[in-house]
Amino acid sequence: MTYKMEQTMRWYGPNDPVSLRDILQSGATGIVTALHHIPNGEIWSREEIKERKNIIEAAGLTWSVVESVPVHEVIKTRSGNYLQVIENYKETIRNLAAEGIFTVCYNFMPILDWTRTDLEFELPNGVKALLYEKKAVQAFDLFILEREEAKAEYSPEEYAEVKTYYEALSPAKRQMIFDNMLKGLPGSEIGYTLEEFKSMLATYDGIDAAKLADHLRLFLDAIVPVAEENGVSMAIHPDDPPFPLFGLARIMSTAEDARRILRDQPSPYNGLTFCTGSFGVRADNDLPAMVEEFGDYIHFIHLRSTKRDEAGNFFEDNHLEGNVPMVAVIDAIIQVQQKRGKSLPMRPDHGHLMLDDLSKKTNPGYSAIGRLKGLAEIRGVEAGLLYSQKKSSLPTGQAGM
Ligand code: DNO
Repeated sequence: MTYKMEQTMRWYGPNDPVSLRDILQSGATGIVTALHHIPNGEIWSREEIKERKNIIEAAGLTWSVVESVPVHEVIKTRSGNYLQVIENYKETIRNLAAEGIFTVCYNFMPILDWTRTDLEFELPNGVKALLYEKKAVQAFDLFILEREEAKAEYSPEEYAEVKTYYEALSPAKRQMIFDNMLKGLPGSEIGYTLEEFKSMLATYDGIDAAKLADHLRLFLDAIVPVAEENGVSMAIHPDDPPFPLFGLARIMSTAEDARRILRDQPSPYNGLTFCTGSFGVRADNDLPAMVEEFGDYIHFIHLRSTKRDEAGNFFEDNHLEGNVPMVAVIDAIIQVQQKRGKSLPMRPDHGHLMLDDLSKKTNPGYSAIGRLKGLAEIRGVEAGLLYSQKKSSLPTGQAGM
């Protein structure tokens, strides 16, 4: 039997400008969604879960993966009522399982979820991509946030360069960077004012990478037994970008981080969301080798590519271009699926803003046409690889698929 990736698309719920019908027409069969209207830390009731599930199923689709059940900041800092909030998280896992949803994506990034500086970076052909510009983040850190420790983290030359960059920015560009840093991108759940962000940063004083890793371990100690009992696969998403920001530790950026998380809490239900776009920003992450190594623990896949430069910037490229060796990654996933005897849910992660979508209001990264293009390319690669594997194992002319 041949296993193909289960094709899914993220849907932000009834207010998403991309409809379930649009998604159905893309060829995807699965939906990735979350109950974004429920405040972080609160229990998702069975009724609420069921209501969302019914909407998805009425459109002829299946709710395959939850992305995300957010991990509240009090859990990451182990402060305040975190014990109660962990109990709530467990209850949400039980309720999801009772409604037949068995894969949960989450992340453990302090304060910020994914971060980009420009959501409309125009590529030469007129499509718009998401960009991470290192200097914009540094300028925000030094001259907008004015984080005390920041200055000591830069060499005098770097500081001078960032200052010149910041002073030359137009007010509109300054505002754009400010908004993109603080308002939260789709799915990040939370936006902050500058003051709120500063006080959130203070809650991480004294929490270095080792301590944050410890907090994740303790969270998983509590959660994984419940996930096991209920057959729910937990899938941690890597840091995006995969390095520390604003002095905040990040602990899920490399193969070694993934190894540690799987080793600390060994269970088939403690696994990963394999996001090629996040891991792929680091040249030291060998993606096909990581799929091979962690294959048994990959519960969910995000496929997209980023293109980095020497200065530390990156933008989101076409799904089959940039630094992610996409064909090799898909090849490795095919092997994992055959070995495990199952299809893994995959979504084309992000897409360019293009064609008719250029004039529409959509969630950055989550317009319909760009993702549809990504999905079409990905399934083409998968079909081609499966065909050539079959062909090489059969006498000439008998590989028709
Ligand atoms: C961005 C997404 C992330 C992801 C979370 C998972 O497009 O990949 O926001 O959903 O980090 O918890």
